[in-house]
Formats: sequence, structure tokens, C-alpha cells
Amino acid sequence: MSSKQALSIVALISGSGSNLQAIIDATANDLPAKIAAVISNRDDAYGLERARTAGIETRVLDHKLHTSREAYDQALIELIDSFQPGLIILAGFMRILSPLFVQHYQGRLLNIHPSLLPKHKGLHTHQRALEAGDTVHGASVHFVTEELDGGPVILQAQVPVEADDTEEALAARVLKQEHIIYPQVVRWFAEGRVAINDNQLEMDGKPLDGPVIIPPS
Ligand code: NHR
Ligand code: GAR
Repeated sequence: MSSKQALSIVALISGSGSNLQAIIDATANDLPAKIAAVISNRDDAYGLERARTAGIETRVLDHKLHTSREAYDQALIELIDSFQPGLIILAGFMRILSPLFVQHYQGRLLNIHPSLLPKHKGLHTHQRALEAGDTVHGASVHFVTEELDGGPVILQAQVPVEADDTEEALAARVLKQEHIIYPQVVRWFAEGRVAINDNQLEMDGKPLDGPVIIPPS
């Protein structure tokens, strides 16, 4: 038996939850973490079904039932804190979070974003990569800060953009890499290898001034 308590995680989703599934699968193998709850802002998110199948608690907190972003975020904080997680992961969560929320979870809030940040912050990243004529695209795992998609990037996976690419084909190529890099970063966090200290990203106790990059295979 391990002397250390496994890391407890709360995951926030809005949709399919394939990144959530990748992390569920990793915890079923040897990732030293346990998902305490999955919370969605939409009751029709397929990821809720994935969580139930894995025996994980689910909650729906509908943003449309709250009068302001701050009121929603306050309710979300109370719900998340009832599970006492050590890490909160955004896994296709589609609501911008207010400074109130982000500050509450400073240093223990991760997001996966489907672009090579700082390129293509925000939404519709695959379409924008195609329109920009990018030859390389990808995904990034970062700590969340108040600046949307602006927090320090830990790990990126690059994929090639093909000459005849469609948005759908490119998105699928990127998503496949997301399923590798998100569990990897959660593992680094669970093992205490990656952290933020005084706004500085650290890997194995040393400053990390740019992301670890996985080039196209
Ligand atoms: N919040 C903060 N403060 N910082 C970040 O880096 C965040 C965040 C909340 C979510 C994920 C993000 C992404 O990876 C994320 C990062 C939603 C939107 C958005 O415009 C933008 C970026 C991200 C998530 N959402 C609309 C809104 O008004 C709603 C869109 C919809 O419901 O479809 O919140 O891309
Ligand atoms: C993923 O590509 C993720 O990077 C992206 O949405 C998809 C969710 O897929 N996230 C955002 O765009 C956040 N604004 P999933 O629900 O199957 O994990």
C-alpha cells in the first residue's frame, strides 16, 4: 500500500468528454489519481455518460440558471470544493471563468486547448489554423490564469497540416494527440513534478521557460 493519498481530481466538461475518457483510462492503469467528480454545465454532455459508466459521481450546474457569470462561478466553486480536490481539470469546458474562480484555484487548475499557444487563443482554432496557412498545428496543456488561454504552457503536441485538410480531419488529428498529452501532464502534476511557484512554471524543481514540445511523428 502506498503511503501517499492519490491525487483527487474534479473535471469540468461541456461535451463529448474524450479527454476525460483518456484520463479515466489512465487512472484505471497506473496514473496515481482518482476522479472524485465530473461536473458539466450542460445536461446533455456525453462525458457525463462516460463518467457514470466509470462509476464516477456526476453533477450538472447549468449556467443559464444563474444571473451572472460571477454568480455561476461562485456556485461552481462551492460545488467543486465539496469534493475537496487537489486538482481541477478543464476538459472541453466551454465557459470562460471569472478572476474570482481562477484565483481560488491558482496553481491547481489545468486546461487543454486545441492550438499551439500562444497562437489561436479562443474558439474555432482549427478553422483559424487552416485560414492562416499554418503548416503545423496542435494542442497545449496549460495552467489557467485570468488571461484567457494565456497561462503558462507545460506540454504541446504538434501535428502536420496536410495540403487538402478539412477542419474535421485536422481536429481529429489534434484530438488524438490531446489524449496523449493531457494524461501525461496530469501524471506530472500527481507526481509533484510540475507546479507553479511565484508565477513561475517549474518542472522537477527547475524553472521551465517554455513548453515541452512533442514534434510531429
Ligand atoms: N477561463 C480563464 N479565466 N482562463 C482560461 O485560460 C480559460 C478559462 C475558461 C475556459 C478553455 C478555453 C479554451 O481552451 C478555458 C480557458 C471557452 C471560451 C468561450 O469563449 C473560450 C476559451 C475557452 C473556453 N466561451 C463562451 C463564453 O461566453 C461560450 C461559448 C459556448 O458556450 O460555446 O464563456 O479554448
Ligand atoms: C478538445 O479538442 C479540447 O481541446 C477543446 O474541445 C475539445 C473537447 O473534446 N477545448 C476547447 O475548445 C475549450 N474551449 P472532448 O470533450 O472530447 O474532450
